[in-house]
Amino acid sequence: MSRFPQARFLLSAAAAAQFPDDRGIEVAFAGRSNAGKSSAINAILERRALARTSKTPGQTRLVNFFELAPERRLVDLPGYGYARVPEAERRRWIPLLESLRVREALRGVFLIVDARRGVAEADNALIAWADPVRCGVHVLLSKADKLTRNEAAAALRAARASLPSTATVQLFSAVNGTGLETAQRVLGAWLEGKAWEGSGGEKTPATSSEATGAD
Ligand SMILES: Nc1nc2c(ncn2[C@@H]2O[C@H](COP(=O)(O)OP(=O)(O)OP(=O)(O)O)[C@@H](O)[C@H]2O)c(=O)[nH]1
Ligand SMILES: [Mg+2]
Repeated sequence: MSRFPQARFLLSAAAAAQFPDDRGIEVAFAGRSNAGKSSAINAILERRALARTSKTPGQTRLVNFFELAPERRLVDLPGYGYARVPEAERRRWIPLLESLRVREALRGVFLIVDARRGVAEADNALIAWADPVRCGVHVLLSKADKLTRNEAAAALRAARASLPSTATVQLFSAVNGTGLETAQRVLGAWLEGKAWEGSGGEKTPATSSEATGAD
């Protein structure tokens, strides 16, 4: 059974005024268009289609809130970097993202990066956007099922080399479950109000998250 059996869609917000009350704890899923944010949410919650996924980039256009338990929420963000999103709409996202960032409830950001594409400038901008003191950043190198073991290991090394030391990183696949358990543990820690400093009790992010995706 899902670790979050009560998970339910809460609301879609087109403006900050529609955000739920800033109470409890919130964890956001961010990343480029089509990186696999909505799929990661469904996989981590073990729910087939709670968050809407699509082959067409730019599917998630509103800020979607899900409630996992009272005062525990996930936030599915629109992806960035998709050129065909109208400029007017993109401009609307900036204040929306800013309104999310300043919320007391925001404790963690899962940054979804397509393992085949690697960490882009916009991803680093997102890490800078998240306040690293108050808000943890954990990178899921998604779609790891599309890589060979060697390619996946290389993608993980490259990501570690380009990410700031404040971010932790792991391989992930919503399709075959690579890294699922670790991702669930990160979410669980954040939802309990704890920081995630890596698995295995190790302190440095460079060696903390598992590299093999064996779980
Ligand atoms: N093979 C594979 N495909 C995946 C994985 N995760 C997502 N996908 C596919 O990638 C596409 C985009 O997935 P979404 O979860 O909708 O991505 P998103 O980041 O939410 O996209 P936007 O909301 O449009 O920004 C879909 O066709 C998914 O089926 C994965 O782990 N492995
Ligand atoms: Mg989406």
